[in-house]
Amino acid sequence: MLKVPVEAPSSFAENGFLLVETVFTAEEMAACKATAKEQVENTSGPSGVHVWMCDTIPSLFEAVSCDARMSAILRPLIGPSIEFLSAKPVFKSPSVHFASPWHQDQAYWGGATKWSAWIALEDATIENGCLRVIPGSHRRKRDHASVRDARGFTNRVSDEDLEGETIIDVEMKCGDVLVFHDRLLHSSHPNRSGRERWSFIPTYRNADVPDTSTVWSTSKPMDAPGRRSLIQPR
Ligand SMILES: O=C(O)CCC(=O)C(=O)O
Repeated sequence: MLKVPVEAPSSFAENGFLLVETVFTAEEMAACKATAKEQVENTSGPSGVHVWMCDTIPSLFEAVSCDARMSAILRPLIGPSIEFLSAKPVFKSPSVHFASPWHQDQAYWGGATKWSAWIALEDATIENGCLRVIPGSHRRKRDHASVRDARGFTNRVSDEDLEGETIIDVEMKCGDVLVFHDRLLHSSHPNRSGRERWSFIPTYRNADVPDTSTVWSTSKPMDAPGRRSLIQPR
């Protein structure tokens, strides 16, 4: 059974993120990466973000998003009634030599707080484009500029606006999970590895809190009965 440290809620409240190591097995992550590649590689550009809403997501990815291990991590942070909203595989092809820009997800979503989980489908390193975060930045909403170019992410906070802030590079092993608040400032390094980098990011909200966001018209209870389980439930 996955052990979530008792200090997880206070650490999350302080930092706006929580890293939990060794949540999924290498076999589970390899199966997800292979399926994600089949499903989305040819439908997105070199820096691929492909969003599945909860009612159209392939069953394997719903199983990962709503797995009992994810529930065990999220309940202490969100509460007992969690709604699964949507999820996205994110890949950086070997030709993605640009960083993903700094942003808060809430600039895209509005409404009540959401929680996302960055699940490493393979090791994520500074070389292949791991996530970067600014601890504590979830406490304040930042202004975002609207920009359209090949890097995607149309709402951005510029590097100059972040001078003096503490930035952490979040290197992760395959199967690790980083949960983060939708106001946490984050970006990711360019991929200089010559290989692909794959992650998978489900998003959730507290079902007991009204949400004015218009991004989602569907949601599913995280603990719905009869859902497909993962390849190797622990
Ligand atoms: O995985 C990445 O490289 C960045 C993803 C991200 O920032 C996002 O989806 O909000």
